[in-house]
Amino acid sequence: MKGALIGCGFFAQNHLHAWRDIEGVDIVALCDSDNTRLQTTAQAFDITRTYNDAAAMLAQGRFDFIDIATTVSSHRSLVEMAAAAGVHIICQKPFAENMEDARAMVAAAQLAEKTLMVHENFRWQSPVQAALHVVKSGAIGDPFFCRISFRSGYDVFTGQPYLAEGKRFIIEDLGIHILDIARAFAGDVKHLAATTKRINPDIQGEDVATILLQHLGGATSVVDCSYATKRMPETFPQTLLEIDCVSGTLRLDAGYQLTVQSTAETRSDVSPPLLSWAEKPWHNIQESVQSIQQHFVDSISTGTEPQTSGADNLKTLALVEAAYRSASHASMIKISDI
Ligand code: NAD
Ligand code: 89V
Repeated sequence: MKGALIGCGFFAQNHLHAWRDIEGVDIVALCDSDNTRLQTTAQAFDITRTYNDAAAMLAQGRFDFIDIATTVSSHRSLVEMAAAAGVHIICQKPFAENMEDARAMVAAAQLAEKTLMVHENFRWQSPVQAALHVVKSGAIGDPFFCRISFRSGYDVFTGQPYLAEGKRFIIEDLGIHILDIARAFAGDVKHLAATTKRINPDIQGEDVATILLQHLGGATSVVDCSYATKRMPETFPQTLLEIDCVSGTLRLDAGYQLTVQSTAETRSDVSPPLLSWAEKPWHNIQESVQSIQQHFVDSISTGTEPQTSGADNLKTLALVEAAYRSASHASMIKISDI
């Protein structure tokens, strides 16, 4: 399968390392409007076809899929262009800035009959997968309470300066992953309520969010996120879990320690592997990039809908919208109203 990538910035380097290690995939073309980034990346990954303009790259084609690794404001136009060119699409999160753009992208891919997947990779982290495996096996019964927690004081602004500039920050950038994990454990959501705060005076958006979810299946979740939590040891970028089920309980604690208690207790170290190109502490995220990109390829090969398809991601994105609406109106939001 031949692919082309748009956006050669901070995170795309991980995509390109992962593509290189996925059997049967070859990235044949790169695009970035910033020529320095484009040429540096092309050289590092030995890719000869380079473009400053995505339309020009799509017009020349000769690839099966597009990997969109740009920031959110460009997603709709790039996805619509790629769908019109008749290629499969994997697009970074946040998928869209609003539901209208997200729905339009899903419709464009459906019309083109092409796979559209959102690069929603946190549920693909191997520690999260290990916990999901326990719950989905039914060994401790159905969940009735989940706490999905991401609290850190790590400086994300040096690598991703745009995160300090937007009116929205932690829910749109990070909470979106944690809300998606809540959906993976307890299913879709009926109602939600949220509070937000900004602690860091040097950024525009909120850096703390606490979100209460009532799931359609009856479970309750608390999703709590913070980039203002200065604690030791620093746990970035670990998502910690407490999942209470009818016949037992599961915890994923700091240091990737998984404890499952039912009639007996089992403890295991579910640390992610350090891939040859990865670097701590990002290795947890980097490994999930490889896993989700493999899932994209497998979904196309088998003709099945990816877990985090564009259509599926509408439901995660609705939680993001609802959380901002709830925090600004101090009210509980019905997800079907989004
Ligand atoms: P970045 O700003 O470092 O890189 C984006 C690149 O895209 C830039 O080089 C820019 O010139 C280029 N670009 C933008 N619009 C373009 C267009 N229309 N045509 C061609 N090139 C264009 O951003 P980043 O930090 O790499 O983030 C990219 C995306 O990845 C964001 O949506 C971010 O939320 C996401 N991200 C995801 C994860 C994850 O774990 N899933 C982690 C970090 C970032
Ligand atoms: O995963 C992400 O989307 C990143 C970060 C971990 C920094 O929030 O932007």
